[in-house]
Amino acid sequence: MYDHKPDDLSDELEKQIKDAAEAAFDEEIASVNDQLEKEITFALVGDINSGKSSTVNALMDDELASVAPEPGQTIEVGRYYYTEKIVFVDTPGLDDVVKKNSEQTMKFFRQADVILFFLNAAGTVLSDGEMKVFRKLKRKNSNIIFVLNKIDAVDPSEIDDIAGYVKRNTDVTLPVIPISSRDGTNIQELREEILDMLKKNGKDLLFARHLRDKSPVANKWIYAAGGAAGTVGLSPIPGSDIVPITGIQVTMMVRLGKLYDKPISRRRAKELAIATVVGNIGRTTFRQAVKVVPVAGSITAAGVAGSLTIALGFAMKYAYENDLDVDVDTIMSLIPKYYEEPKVPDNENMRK
Ligand SMILES: Nc1nc2c(ncn2[C@@H]2O[C@H](COP(=O)(O)OP(=O)(O)O)[C@@H](O)[C@H]2O)c(=O)[nH]1
Ligand SMILES: [Mg+2]
Repeated sequence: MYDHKPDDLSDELEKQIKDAAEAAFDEEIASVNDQLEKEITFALVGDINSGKSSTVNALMDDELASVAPEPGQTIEVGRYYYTEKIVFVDTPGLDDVVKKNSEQTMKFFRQADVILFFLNAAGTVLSDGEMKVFRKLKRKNSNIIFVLNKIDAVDPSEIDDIAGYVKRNTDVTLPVIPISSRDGTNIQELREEILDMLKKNGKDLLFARHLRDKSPVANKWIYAAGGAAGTVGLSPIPGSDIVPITGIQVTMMVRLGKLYDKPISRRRAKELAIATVVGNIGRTTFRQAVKVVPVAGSITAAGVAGSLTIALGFAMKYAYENDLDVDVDTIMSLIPKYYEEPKVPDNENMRK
């Protein structure tokens, strides 16, 4: 077992870690709470029967919008509240976007966080009507994702060409995601594209919390934190990196807690930050890392920081998904399961 305050952790270093953990916690919790107050508006644009309703249902893994058995079922602009904070605004059809052109409709488009522009891969992709609406929307708001739906109904070898055609004829900077809302192909890719777009407005967590399967999002955040910790760990001054690494780890803990709707307390975050550094793996590896020459030491420390952050993230994720308490004992007992020895480059081994 580790112990909370081993002899090799100086009072000074412990204080630094605690202060860093508190600062990171306060900052992240404020930003997260701010984010959860906001609202997300999705605008669904596309021809009748392009699969808008089916796609929303597939995205949220839920029966939210009714799928029309017959063409022309969606008569007016429909607002589907997924939660009181997440709303999908369905448009009746492309013609109406152009003709009605009401101030109200245009306001929706201007303010939408994400415009999902549906194209039917099995139909006429980029018809005159679609081009007209695209140009109009693009001037108001460029948060557009092209959803190339119904790819189950086209020859697989043609999909890339169709997607390339859309990019070349619209705006190469906009994402084009080929999907099938019928068989679920690439729905996860669409979710991730949406999350990336929402991240710019600081709304990704708000959306991610409502996904049925949180695992892919959690993985992405954990690896991103691991990468960031690894980069910080490259600092040439041994030991100087523990404070920023603590910040990265605490930020990750706060976000994972909110994602799984089991927020972590300030005190728990602080305890875990300390335990990670002094725990069975952290203690020996960090100590070894700072003993060797600075260059080799920092390379090892970078690997340790990254691997340890990733192991911490996966340990927390495991605890959340299996309804275990996210306490120090549980997390410390799970970390070795996910920890991978960082690889030291050959030339560094030779120097030792
Ligand atoms: N083959 C195929 N059909 C689809 C797909 N998505 C939707 N559809 C069908 O297209 C029709 C219109 O779907 P709906 O979601 O109501 O379209 P909306 O009018 O844009 O909301 C329905 O019959 C769906 O079953 C898909 O990915 N592949
Ligand atoms: Mg519909």
